[in-house]
Parts: sequence; structure tokens; C-alpha cells
Amino acid sequence: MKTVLSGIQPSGNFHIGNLYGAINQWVRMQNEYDIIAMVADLHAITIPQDPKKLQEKIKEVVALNLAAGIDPNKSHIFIQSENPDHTYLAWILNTITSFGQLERMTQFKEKSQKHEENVGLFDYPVLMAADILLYQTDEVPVGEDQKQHLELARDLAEKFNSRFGEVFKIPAAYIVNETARIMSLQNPEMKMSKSDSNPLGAINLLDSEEEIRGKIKKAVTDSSSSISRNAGSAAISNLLTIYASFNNQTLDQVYSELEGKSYGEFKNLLADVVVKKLLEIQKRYQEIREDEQALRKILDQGRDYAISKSSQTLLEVKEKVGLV
Ligand code: ATP
Ligand code: LTN
Repeated sequence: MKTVLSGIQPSGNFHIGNLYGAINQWVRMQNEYDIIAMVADLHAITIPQDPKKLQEKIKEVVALNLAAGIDPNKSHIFIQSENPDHTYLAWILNTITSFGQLERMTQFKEKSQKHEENVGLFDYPVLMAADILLYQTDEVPVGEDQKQHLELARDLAEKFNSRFGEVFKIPAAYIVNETARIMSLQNPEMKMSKSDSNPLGAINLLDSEEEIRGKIKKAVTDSSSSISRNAGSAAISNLLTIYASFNNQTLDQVYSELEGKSYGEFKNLLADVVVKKLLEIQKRYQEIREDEQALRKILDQGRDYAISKSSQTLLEVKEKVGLV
């Protein structure tokens, strides 16, 4: 069985883009792949976090993933900082990483302009390489913004293998279906994002029914007034994509169903399906989130599984480098 490692940061609010672009893809892959889902808390603190809120966010991401269908009997979910092998391997990889490789990273350039710079932000991609390489990962589901980081992981694996001897499997990108990309409700040119400053752009998984309906009502459309297969603007296509995703339909099926309907009518239908689905997830979320003991047990099992795999790789690394 192939191993897939995915990481998600416990920061910001999780939205329907994360649900359809990431979580649902993992849920679908659970039967064919060994999915290791990691909450990247050590990555999150490269940007200042409120320590009280961080702990809550970590549990929130775990519970949301489980509520959305990650099955702990099939997949493994764990918290990065609970497996010390990640920081250990990152240190060793640091010693074969050049400044130039990290200076080229566009995410570092962007983030260090927006936030106070720190060495952790600079070193972020090396820790991510360690995350991936520790599990002899076959495929990593990454969006456009993380491709450069995956490339670094591949480069470091090759460099290590050729300098010290074969240890690491070279990971490949798992390209997520393009239709799964959901755009901002306020600006269809921008992807729906946790860090959007306009709160109306994203529908969050934990939004109330009133918030969901309000955001859909205020979503931008275009100068026409009804749905037509040949005249769809980016804004309307995005709303139709959301409708299709929530109904498990293709865009073609959605056009056949909705052609001729007014935008007002369509928005009501869309709000109904989104509310129904998110309220279901929220109900499961509350149950999971309230049972701290059960949640802890799932995380303990995830951590133990993670360590059972990563410790083998790390031991080989130490032997090759001459540390044992
Ligand atoms: P930010 O925009 O602040 O970087 P984000 O919303 O992109 O945050 P990430 O934690 O970077 O969230 O991404 C988590 C996962 O969700 C990634 O796999 C990413 O590809 C996916 N994802 C994020 N936004 C969308 C979107 N609008 N449509 C589809 N998938 C998305
Ligand atoms: N940097 C990623 C999160 C992340 C990750 C990983 C993803 C951390 N480690 C390992 C895949 C594999 C992000 O911000 N989305």
C-alpha cells in the first residue's frame, strides 16, 4: 500500500475549500492508501500564535477531520510536535541544505515581509522535508503554493542518498483534482482562503446557519439574472462548482438541473445544501470534540503509529551519518 502524508496547519478557520480541496480527497483515498494526516503545529508557530488559542485550534482541526470522514481505523492522524523525530531529522537535513535553496522560497519571501522574520520561518521547508521523508512517503497532496517545498524535499532526499547512501524514498506530488478549487465568494479571482481579510469570502465549516445563508446571499454574481450554460461568469461558475461538490454531481448535471433558474432561486438552493451538509458535520464535530478521552486515544494511536515508522528511518539516517 502506498503511503500518503498530508499536513494541515492548525491556524485560521477551516472553510469549504479545505473540505473539498483537501479533507474529502483524503477521505476518498482511505481505502487505497496508507494515509498519515499530520497537524503541523510546529509549522504554525513560525508565525506568532496566541498560546491559549493554539491548543484549542489543534483539537479543532483533529475533530473537524474526523467529523468530515477521516476514519481512525483506516487512517492515522497525529500531532507533529508529539513525534520528536521530525525536529531531529530537520536538524540533520539542515546540515545539507544551502542558504540559497531556502532564500529562493517564495513563501518565505512573502511571509517574512508580512510578519516579523525569524529563523523558523526560513527553515520551515526543511522541517516539511523531514515530515515527508521520515515516512518513506510515496505521494504528498500539495496545492500550488507548496510545490516548491516538495521540490526541496526531493532535492534533499537525493542529496542525502548520494552523499551517505540510500535511505529515503523520493516523494511525488499528488495532484488534486482541479475542479476541487473553490474561489472566494467576494472575489472569484482569488482562492477561498483562511487568511482572507474579508470575512465574507469564505464559508467556514463551523459557521452558523445564519452566517452561511448571509454569506451566500451576499456572494458576488454578475450582470445577468439567471443561470445559462453558455454565459457563466467566474463568480457564478464558482457557486455552481460549490453546488456540484456538495451534491456530488458534475457541472454538466448541475447545468441541466438549474438552467433558467434565477440567481435568487439558485442561491436559496445552494444555501440549503451547504447548510444541511455543514450542520451534519458540526453535529458530529461537537460529539467528537466533547469526548476528550476518545480524541486523546485516537491521537495516541496516531502518534504511536507515526513513531513506529519514523523511528526506523531515523535510525538508518543516524547510522549513515555516523551518529550511532
Ligand atoms: P492560506 O490561504 O491562509 O494559506 P489555506 O486556506 O490555503 O490557508 P492551507 O492550510 O494552506 O489552507 O491548506 C490546507 C489544504 O486545503 C491544502 O491541501 C490546500 O490545497 C487546500 N485548500 C486551501 N484552500 C483551498 C481552496 N480554496 N480550494 C480547494 N482547496 C483548498
Ligand atoms: N506547509 C503545509 C503544511 C505542511 C505539510 C507538511 C503538507 C507541513 N508539513 C508535509 C504536506 C506534507 C501548508 O501550509 N499547507
